[in-house]
Amino acid sequence: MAGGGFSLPKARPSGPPYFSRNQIATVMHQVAVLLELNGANVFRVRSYQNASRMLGGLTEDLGELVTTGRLFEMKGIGKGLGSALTQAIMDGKWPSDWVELHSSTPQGLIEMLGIPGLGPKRIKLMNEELGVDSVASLKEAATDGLIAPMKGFGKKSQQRMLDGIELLARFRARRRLDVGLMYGEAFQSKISSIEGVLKAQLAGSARRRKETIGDLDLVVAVEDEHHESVAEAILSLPGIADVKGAGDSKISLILDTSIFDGGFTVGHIDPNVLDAIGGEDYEQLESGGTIDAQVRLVTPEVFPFTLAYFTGSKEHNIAMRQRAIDRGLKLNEFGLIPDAKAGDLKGMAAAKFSLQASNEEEIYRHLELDWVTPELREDTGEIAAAESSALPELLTGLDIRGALHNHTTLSDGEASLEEMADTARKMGWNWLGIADHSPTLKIANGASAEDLLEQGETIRRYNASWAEEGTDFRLFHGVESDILEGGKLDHPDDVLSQLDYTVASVHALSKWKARDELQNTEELMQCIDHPSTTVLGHPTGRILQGRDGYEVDLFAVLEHMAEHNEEGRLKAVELNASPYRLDLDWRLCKHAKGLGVPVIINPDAHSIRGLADISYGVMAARKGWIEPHDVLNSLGGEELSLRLS
Ligand code: DGT
Ligand code: CA
Ligand code: CA
Ligand code: ZN
Repeated sequence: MAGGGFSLPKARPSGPPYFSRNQIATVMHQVAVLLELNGANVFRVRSYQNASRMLGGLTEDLGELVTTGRLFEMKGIGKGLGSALTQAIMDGKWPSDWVELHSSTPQGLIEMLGIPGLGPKRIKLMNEELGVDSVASLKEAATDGLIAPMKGFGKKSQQRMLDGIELLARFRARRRLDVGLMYGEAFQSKISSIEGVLKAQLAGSARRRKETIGDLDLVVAVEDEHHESVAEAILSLPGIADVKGAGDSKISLILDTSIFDGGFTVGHIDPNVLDAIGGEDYEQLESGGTIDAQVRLVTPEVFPFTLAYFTGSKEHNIAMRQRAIDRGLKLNEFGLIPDAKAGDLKGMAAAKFSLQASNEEEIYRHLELDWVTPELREDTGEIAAAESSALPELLTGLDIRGALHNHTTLSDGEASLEEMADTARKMGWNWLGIADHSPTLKIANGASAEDLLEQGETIRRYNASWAEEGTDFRLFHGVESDILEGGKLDHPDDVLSQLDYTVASVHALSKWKARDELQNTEELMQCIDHPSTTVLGHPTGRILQGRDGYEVDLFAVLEHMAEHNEEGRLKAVELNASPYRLDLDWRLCKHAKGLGVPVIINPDAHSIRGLADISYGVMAARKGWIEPHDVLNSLGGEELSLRLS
């Protein structure tokens, strides 16, 4: 993270206003934090905080705010702050004391701000009393137990800091797919609209839809005569926190959230997940986040080769290169070059002799392969399949007709049953399953048996009226039951048997993580044996960038589920589509498919917006070789109803 996400953005070339409202608000917030780190007077700190909030919430043009004098009329903006802001907005220059504050505050202290739950006040205290001045020295102090004895700290907060440090390290190393794609798509669209750019495309792990992204890779096609001007235009795009290097054909950058025109917000996160990703500090952590990006500029003739190369994966590339070698060809990011012609020439000099390809399909065809969709390029059998025209016909969003695991206001959802159903219909789905939490999960407001059965009555009423008016839409009534001691479910059998289905999920993670793999596997199997269990929900409990799942032998669990299915009892495994989970992992999808265990992709929606998470589940399923007939989501309402009975 550049300066822990603490940098003063560069003025945009076309001002005034030289900065966006978002940028000004972010900088004011940063100044407040830096002041606090430096032990400034609390009123001064607060005035910056208030101004940040106020400016961030405005909708009017910043330039106008200054020229009409309205800025100075705003409550809490005095002469000093007003003229500092005027200078920034109208001249594109940050006030010198802000610049000084940024450069004089030790980098290590700023870095520590990224630790969830740790604010400037306590950082300053630990700095003064223990000389802690970086994340590394804090970790050392906490490990040695020096934090706990400090006044107002204690053992609990010491442990929280250690957990937070671990979280920060993971968070900085990679970003989740949804976040990476958001940055990547924003960046791609900004580059695409630069004059002279013929094509800009996201490559790398983002294009392959990996669950987390290390850095973004973009490939840009541009004619030689526009190369320089395009490179310059890219470097002056908004959202660039830092330039790490700008060579002839490669630009390395750090992007921050000012790349998002409408600002960066996180939607509703279910409390179970929130806890694992930094608690209430999470939003702040994300909005101060960054991602690295590498841009490659190439001519249009080379573009398909460069795109294919930087899409990877490395393992897929190696297998492809070997295939080329077997045919007397050399495959690299510049072309597919016959050995006989290129001789000892390298790079672009050799590329002159490349076979032509106007797109990726033609590269694959030169190697006698069908085109492999990027999600499958992991060297897990896709090349053999492409050789014999046996690539899977992967699932798409259009195949999805419903999903089974969703919440309403009966437990911890934000939307009512009616709103959820309405949204599902608008999405073109034919059915929707409602599975609210069971009583044991108090943090998620688990519903009582009585309330659950009443929800069932309501659902039957709706279904009857849709059937009567000939609408092809229905609700299925289920529950998301906690898996209790001994693999038991969280409702009496006579309640469960009145439902259409049960999603059984583990939520008491700490207990499951304290036990060994054998015991966990055993209990999951016991739970699956319960006649009411239909779906195994988020099978490992992992939270991406948050926590690992509990230890479990999922191969054995899937095999156990396969036996049930063979004997005609439906036991489906969930692919939880929340981008925080993507659990079942795509690597295991192929295994489930091979065993004949149906997969159900579930958004685990806690709001109407949450239903849209289904798209991340589809991405992961595709990556796991899943075809429409492998998932329950592709069934029509009547078909599913039969499968559930
Ligand atoms: P990431 O960024 O860690 O999420 O994963 P990728 O796959 O985006 O990896 P990255 O950014 O290091 O490189 C992008 C692609 O470039 C990678 O998928 C394949 C290609 N590539 C990079 N290094 C090598 C290499 O040493 N050999 C080969 N054959 N390909 C490479
Ligand atoms: Ca990458
Ligand atoms: Ca890269
Ligand atoms: Zn749920």
